[in-house]
Amino acid sequence: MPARPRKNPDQAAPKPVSPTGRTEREHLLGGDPRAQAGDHLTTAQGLRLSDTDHSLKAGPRGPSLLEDHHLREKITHFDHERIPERVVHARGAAAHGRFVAYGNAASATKAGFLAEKGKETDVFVRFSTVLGSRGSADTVRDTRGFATKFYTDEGTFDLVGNNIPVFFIQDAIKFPDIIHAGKPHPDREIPQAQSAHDTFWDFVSLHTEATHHVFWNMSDRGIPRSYRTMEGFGVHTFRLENADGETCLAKFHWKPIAGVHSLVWEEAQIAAGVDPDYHRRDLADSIENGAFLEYELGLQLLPDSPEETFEGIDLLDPTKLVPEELAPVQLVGKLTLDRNPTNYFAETEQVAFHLGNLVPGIHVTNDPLLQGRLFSYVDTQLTRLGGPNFPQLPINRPHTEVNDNLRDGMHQTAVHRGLAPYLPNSIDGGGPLTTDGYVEVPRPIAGQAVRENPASFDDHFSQAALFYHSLSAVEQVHIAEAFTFELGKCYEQAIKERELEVLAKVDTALCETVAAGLGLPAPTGKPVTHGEISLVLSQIPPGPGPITGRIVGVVAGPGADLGGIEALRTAIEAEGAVLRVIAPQGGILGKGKNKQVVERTFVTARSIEFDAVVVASGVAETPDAGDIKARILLLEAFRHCKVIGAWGDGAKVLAGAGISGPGVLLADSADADFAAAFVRNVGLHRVWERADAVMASQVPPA
Ligand code: HDE
Repeated sequence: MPARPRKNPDQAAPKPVSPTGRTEREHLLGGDPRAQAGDHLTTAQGLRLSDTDHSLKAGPRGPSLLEDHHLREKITHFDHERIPERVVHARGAAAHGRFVAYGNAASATKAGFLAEKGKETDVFVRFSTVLGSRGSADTVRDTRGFATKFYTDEGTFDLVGNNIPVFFIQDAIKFPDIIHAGKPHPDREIPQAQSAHDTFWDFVSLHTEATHHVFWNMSDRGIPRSYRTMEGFGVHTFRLENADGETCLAKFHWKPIAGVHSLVWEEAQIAAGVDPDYHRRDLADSIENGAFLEYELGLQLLPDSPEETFEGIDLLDPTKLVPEELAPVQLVGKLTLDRNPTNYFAETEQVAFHLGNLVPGIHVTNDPLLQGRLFSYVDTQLTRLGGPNFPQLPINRPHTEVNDNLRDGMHQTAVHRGLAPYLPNSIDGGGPLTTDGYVEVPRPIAGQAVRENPASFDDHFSQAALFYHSLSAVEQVHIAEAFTFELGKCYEQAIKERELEVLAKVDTALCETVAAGLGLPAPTGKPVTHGEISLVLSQIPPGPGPITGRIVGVVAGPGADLGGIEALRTAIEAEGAVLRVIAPQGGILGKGKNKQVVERTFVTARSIEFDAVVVASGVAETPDAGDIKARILLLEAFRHCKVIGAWGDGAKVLAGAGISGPGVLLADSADADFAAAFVRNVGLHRVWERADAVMASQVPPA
């Protein structure tokens, strides 16, 4: 029997310094060893530099010398600063936060972060659009990603969801097709970040399983007001397992505390030009202002039956949702996003989500879309992040012990010990051990190897119709307008006609409206039937909701009632919203306790920035009161069905612009009643009663 080798006491690893050359000890002293520090500019090797403005040259007028290592290092590193952007979801913004479990999920899952009451788990959430490239605009019509990394004690769990509960396709093998169709045309690479073009509508009009998702995209869900006001969905059906080994099927939901709100289309388009960072800015500014983003995590729990079907809905079909009226969403915990990333690249760009990052108590199902995703996410990171060690990047590191026997590879930053990164071994004492770990729920798997869908997957229209018929009239109008706009941007007549055939199967009146807008005859299809409508699919709030994070603009100027503005500010800020003063010129209005800093001028302000606009008393008689830019600001806010107000002679400015009617609040002074009415109306989000009168692009009667 050979003697077991002894661990060599002379083995040594590099000194434990951080990637920036600082010692881990600094962490204990309150510093962050990952951040660079020191007063002196150095090379990557820590050599102090005395000049970074001039290349080393053969005389002041001579050529640069190859020996200039500082020049070469600086330029070489710069040349390689970019990594490939994500093939989808390239445009994103993220925040850190925490998730606290309510403790009522234990009967469904043994996942500790969900089951233990009060358990707090660190999270990182990345929101995104799907189609656009990294520099594209935030407010385009598109699905939004809502990807959450839970750094749990039992390993990292990623919930990689969207703000729409269903998907375009039923099978992962169609993903390259739908994305190639949605991306810009391959010849000219236009249009950027949008679906209003021929290839997209060519594909979805032929591949009609996309219809339900397309309806959500054409609805207000495709243009959210902010990340704060979006729902999130895991989309697939997952399998949960409790501590007794009992299983159920489940769908994940994020419910925003602020309610679900959207932009109107014209606003979204203006924002794409005026402020392409609209959502990203809102996220970062709100967190900085202490108006944190809050969502509750909900579960729809469904019996784990062999048919994997609930009330006739195939739970493996990701183009179907389960109406909440049939299976209520049980709220199991709260997410608060309260910290902005320190460095966009290190965190938001390098974060790597993966559907296969599961924890005990949460399992996958046979949903063929989900199954393909289990392959795709790690695969894509290998190219994007340059090798297999991306889980070691700071943002991707689990917040629990890792002992994985995975070794070497590009950018290895761990210094592994031991001689036996394999199992079984005797050399390293037989470890690490494989006990008490994740065990897949045993499930029978049988069948012929076929490229086929279950018959229930053939129903492509009933839930599109259910969704459409569940919405309010104004939301239905928006869908008709969106289809008319998007198809109106297509050049190929045949594509428009084919999509009208699709619409005819969903709703006759909708099809006729869109056909009329396109100047085409409406096909006579027979619309599908569907089950009970689901009122929760509508975004119209039942009553006023919170206004946290909203922005109210006050049109002011020299002579404005600054005390009134200050009173309104106090009331608005007490609700977690922000008040911004808009004036003809920049600077400070007045002095003393009511002095107001002008944050936007008539030149820099645009209506899309504000959820409501109010005109202060004391500006009506100033020469700037009729300024065309101020008038456009008010008229746009009016047309976009926002709350508008004025006190004192501010009302004259509104009258001068022809603004009156529902949602126009007038008062003598900015007193408590006015502020309360204002807050309540902003909490209703939009003044849809006005919608008929101003119908999207029309100018109000002067
Ligand atoms: Fe993704 N998806 N996806 N997806 N997905 C990616 O992974 C993919 C799907 C979603 O903020 C990629 O790291 C396939 C559904 C989000 O970093 C890639 C299929 C849902 C994000 C990928 C799907 C999503 C991604 C690109 C069909 C909602 C952004 C970069 C089977 C439930 C995550 C990356 C972030 C990102 C593949 C379908 C959501 C290529 C093959 C359904 C939120 O791996």
